[in-house]
Amino acid sequence: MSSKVYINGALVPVADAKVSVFDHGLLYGDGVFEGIRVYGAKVFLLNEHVRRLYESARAIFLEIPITPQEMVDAVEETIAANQIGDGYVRLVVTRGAGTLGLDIRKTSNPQVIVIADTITLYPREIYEQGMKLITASTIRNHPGAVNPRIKSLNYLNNILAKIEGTNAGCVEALMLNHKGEVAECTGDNIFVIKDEVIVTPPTDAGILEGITRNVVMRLADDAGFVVVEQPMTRHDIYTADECFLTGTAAEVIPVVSLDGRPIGSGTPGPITLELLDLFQTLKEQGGFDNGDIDDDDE
Ligand code: PXG
Repeated sequence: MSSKVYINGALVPVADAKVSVFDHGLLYGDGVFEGIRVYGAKVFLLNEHVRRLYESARAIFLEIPITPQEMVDAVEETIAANQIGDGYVRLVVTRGAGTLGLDIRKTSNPQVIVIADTITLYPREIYEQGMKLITASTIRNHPGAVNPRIKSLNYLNNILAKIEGTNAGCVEALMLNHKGEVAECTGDNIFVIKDEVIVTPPTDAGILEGITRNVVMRLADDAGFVVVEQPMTRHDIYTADECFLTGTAAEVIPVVSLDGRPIGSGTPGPITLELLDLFQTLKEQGGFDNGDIDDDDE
C-alpha cells in the first residue's frame, strides 16, 4: 500500500505532496498545526482538534480556505485512503507562498495538508516505571509574543528545550514561563497531585490548552476528584505526592522525578494510574457520549 497525503483537496502519493520554497510555513514557521490520534480506525476527539486549529489560525490572521466540516471530511478521507487502524494524523495549514518578506498581503493559497501515519510513542518502560524530567533553561514563549495557546508551526523554542532534555537523558523537559512558574513540557501538559487534589497550571500561565489535559480534567472531575487550575512553581512538583503529563502522543504518563528529586514515592502514583485507566476506557468508548469535553450536566 502506498501512502497518500491530502493536499489542497487532493489525495496524492507522498512524493507528489509538495509545497513551494517560498511558502511562509517554511520561511517563517508561519502557519498552524494539529496532531490527532486514530484508535480502531476512529479519529479521537476530531472536533476538538479541528476547533483548536481554526482558533489558532484566527489568532494569526490566517484564513483557512475550507470549512471545519470540510476539514473533518478531509481527515476521514485521508485515514480511510491509508487504511489507518491505529495511528496519527497531522493537520498543517501554512500561510502559502509569498515573497522573501514578512508581508502576508503578498502571500496566497494557504496550503492545507493532512498526513496520516503511524506514531512513535514513548517507550513502554516509561509508562511502567515513570518518566524522569529536568527543567529546561529555555522558557516557554512569553504570552505577549506568540501566545503558547496558538499551536503554530513555530516550535523552535520547544525544540531547544527538548534538546536540553535529550542531552540530559530525558525524553521530556519541563518549561517555566516568563515569571518562573511551571508552564508545561515541550509537547505535554503537566499535573501534580497533592493531598488527593489534582492541580495543573491555568491557561494564562502561558501553555497550550491541551485537549488531553481538558479530557483528563473532565474524567477526574466526573470520578469525584477535586481538580484546580492554579499557578505552580517547581517547589510544588518537588513536594507533590504524584505527577503526570498529558498529551495526544503520551496520553497519560507518570512522572517520577524532576531535576533529580524523586516525586512522592518515586514510582507511578495510584491516582495517576486510576486516571490512566479512565483514559483507556474513554479511548475504547471513542470519546464522551455527549460530544464536547466541556459539556457538563451540572
Ligand atoms: N503542550 C504543547 C506545547 C504541545 O505541543 C501539548 C501540550 C498537549 O496537547 P494535546 O492537545 O495533544 O493534549 C502539546 C501537543 C506530536 C506532537 O507529534 C505533539 C505536540 C506537539 C508537537 C508534536 O506528538 N503536542
